Amino acid sequence: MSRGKLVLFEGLDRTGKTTQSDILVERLQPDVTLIKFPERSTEIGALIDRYLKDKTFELPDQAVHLLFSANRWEMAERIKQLLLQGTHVVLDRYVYSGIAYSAAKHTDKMDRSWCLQPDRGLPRPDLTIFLTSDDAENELRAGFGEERYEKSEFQQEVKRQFIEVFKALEDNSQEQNLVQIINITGKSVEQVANEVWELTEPVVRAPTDSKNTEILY
Ligand code: NYM
Ligand code: MG
Repeated sequence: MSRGKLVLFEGLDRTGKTTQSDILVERLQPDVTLIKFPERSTEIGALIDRYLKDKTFELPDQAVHLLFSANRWEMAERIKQLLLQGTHVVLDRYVYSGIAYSAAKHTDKMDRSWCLQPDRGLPRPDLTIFLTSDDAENELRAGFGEERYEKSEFQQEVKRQFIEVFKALEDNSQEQNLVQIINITGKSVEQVANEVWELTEPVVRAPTDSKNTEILY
């Protein structure tokens, strides 16, 4: 039996990640599980949820970064077990959001390499799809501004950080994780979903050694 594949959606806020991951999960039924980060139902997740919603709840940025990472480690064993039993796992955000949002706060003392460190050893995605849009289109979408980080200038810095992270992955020939970028500007949900499927189908079809869950870096 081939192991399941780990397919990740990344992007700025309000770029349709949740919509697209739901559609992909429908297409991959029945052997598929959706996991969204932050996973707000755990104790660490509850703290993260409060931090995102309550803009008066202050924590050091380093501590917040480590909470997001700890939240992934809480779920890591479950992700590994699902993959090994042949179930595909679709992720709505993961490590690269962790790096991009934190590094955007402090490009000096919390640079991208500092940010990656606590995530080292987590399961590596087989495919990462970065949903992006022209300019600040995401800021016009319903709900933008409700949570911490949903501010125009900050989003643009996060976007720059995402692009740098993916450039570094592309330059690393050891890297097995395939990164694909979809620009959603001017496209319907269905059009984007079809592009997602064209990218995902060959990855989920490719057989993989059942014992092999690659680790990150
Ligand atoms: N976020 C998410 C981080 O800052 N670091 C992380 O590691 C992850 C997984 O949480 N603005 C931020 C990005 C989002 C916020 O996520 C909530 P979502 O997908 O918008 O619910
Ligand atoms: Mg959001």
